[in-house]
Amino acid sequence: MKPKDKKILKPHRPARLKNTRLLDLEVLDELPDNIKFKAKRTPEKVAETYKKDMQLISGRILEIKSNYQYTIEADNKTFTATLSGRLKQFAFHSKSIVAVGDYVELDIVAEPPRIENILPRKNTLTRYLGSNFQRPTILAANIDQVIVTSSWRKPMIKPGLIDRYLCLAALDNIDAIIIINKVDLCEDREKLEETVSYYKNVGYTLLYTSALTGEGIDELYELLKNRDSVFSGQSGTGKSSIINRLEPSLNLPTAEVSDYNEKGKHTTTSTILIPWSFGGHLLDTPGIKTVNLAKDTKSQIPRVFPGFATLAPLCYFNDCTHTHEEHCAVLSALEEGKIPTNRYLSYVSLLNSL
Ligand SMILES: Nc1nc2c(ncn2[C@@H]2O[C@H](COP(=O)(O)OP(=O)(O)OP(=O)(O)O)[C@@H](O)[C@H]2O)c(=O)[nH]1
Ligand SMILES: [Mg+2]
Ligand SMILES: [Zn+2]
Repeated sequence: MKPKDKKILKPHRPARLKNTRLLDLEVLDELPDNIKFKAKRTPEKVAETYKKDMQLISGRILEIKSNYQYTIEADNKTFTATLSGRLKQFAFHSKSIVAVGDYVELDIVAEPPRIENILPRKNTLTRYLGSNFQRPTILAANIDQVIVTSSWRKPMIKPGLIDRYLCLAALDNIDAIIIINKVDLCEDREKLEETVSYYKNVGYTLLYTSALTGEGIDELYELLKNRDSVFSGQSGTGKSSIINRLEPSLNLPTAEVSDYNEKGKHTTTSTILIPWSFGGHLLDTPGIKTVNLAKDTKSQIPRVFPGFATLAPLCYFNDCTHTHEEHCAVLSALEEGKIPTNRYLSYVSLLNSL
């Protein structure tokens, strides 16, 4: 028998998961959806006796405090909970096994209540933040929609920036709604319409709002109700002002744009999920204003750029970059005037920046 064959004949031992060596969260995210972490990760450790006295209820992480302390919403109450020892092992290595927005199972008999299971995520909101550009930081999980907020003036509307925010949302697999705020400063509605009609034409929900006059706020309520949303967008576009208009009790600090440039007064430092009084949640997180797209997303931009998702599959080449290729559906649409030149130029400049 050749040594090679011997190897094959060796009895097969089931692989054991050595949980202390699992270094990062991605490994967990790759687990099949229908398996809860407990059963999958440490089958040999879950002794029946240990589980007997538990009373598990499902909850949601609203905020992560230090030292394995979590604020959890469950049964319409809030709890301060800790993490089970088993999950702490993972947390030790990955730092962030639990994210704001995670659905969890909470043992409320334990003192303090203890997170026993983390349920599979629908999506994660991730950003490459200044301090850590090597790995994406998970800002939150299970968020339904990003409200891409821009202002007509002060600061001046920048469709190129809207494109970037929309790409980021698409890369995160999160729906996006566009808000053009400060329309009270607009004297030429036709021009406004013309500037942003492309987004409506390709299927985005777009609202004109004014935190000053209240225009569009009722429509916004309907879109936010019973969903989890996060406002993204440049500083000074009026995110906090809109949120205050929707939920005055929050009383978020707002400021003139110029004040920000001087000192950067209000900076949200922690990530928190705030329940709306009308149902659903608002995610407040400092990372969301960033427009940095990671270099490794470059290959996805041709598909996620606003309006390109339906065209890209029609291109002759699978990996068409819509720049020089033959039989390109995007270039044809550009020629036919279905894509405005400005949007296409914004696409090219975005692609080249990566
Ligand atoms: N004219 C007008 N001004 C507005 C409107 N919404 C907000 N503002 C003003 O714009 C400035 C900035 O508003 P904020 O709500 O602080 O902006 P923000 O988007 O929260 O800014 P950051 O927190 O830095 O990201 C404030 O002076 C607001 O009073 C609006 O609809 N119309
Ligand atoms: Mg603000
Ligand atoms: Zn193409």
